[in-house]
Amino acid sequence: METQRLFFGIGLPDALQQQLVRWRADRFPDDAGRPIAAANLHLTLAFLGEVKSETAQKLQQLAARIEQPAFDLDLDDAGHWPRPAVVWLGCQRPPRGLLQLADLLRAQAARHGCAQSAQPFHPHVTLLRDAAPRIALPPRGFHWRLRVDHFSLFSSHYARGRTRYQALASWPLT
Ligand code: 2AM
Repeated sequence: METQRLFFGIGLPDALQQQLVRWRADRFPDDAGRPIAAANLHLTLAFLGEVKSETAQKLQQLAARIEQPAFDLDLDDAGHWPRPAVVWLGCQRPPRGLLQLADLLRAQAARHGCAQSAQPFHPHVTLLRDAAPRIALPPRGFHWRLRVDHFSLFSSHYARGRTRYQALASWPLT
């Protein structure tokens, strides 16, 4: 049976990806962790895992029916999770629209057999993986605002030591 590793998420515009990569290079030492490639910087809404094509189709149909307005996302928080060993950017106050969208996608995924993590959804953009156990985070005061007017289904491929994400389909938030 053909499966694909999939997730719903919000892609970041190229210009923002470049800004974040420059900021990361300025603010974190080289040994802080393994930097995520600029093109891979994104925010996951619902991780689906390895999914059969019928399930993916069904979840795409449901995603297409979502009617929600666009919202602004303020990336103004950073954190370090020692357990998955990641450093991330997030929001001090996540917009309600973001939480509603993620809740809905996660509930639909769970109903179609894509087990969702028991941990509460914490929206974040992973910046570093294999992060060192102790990291000095940049002091608050940084801030990027992003208008989110669509979300996407991404596939994740790992080949020759690299992960690549590809947007397979996108839906507007209007
Ligand atoms: P992460 O960045 O916090 O690791 C593609 O792998 C995306 O799905 C990543 O953003 C990753 O989050 C997320 N992801 C991977 N495995 C996951 C899991 N088991 N539960 C929730 N999210 C997961």
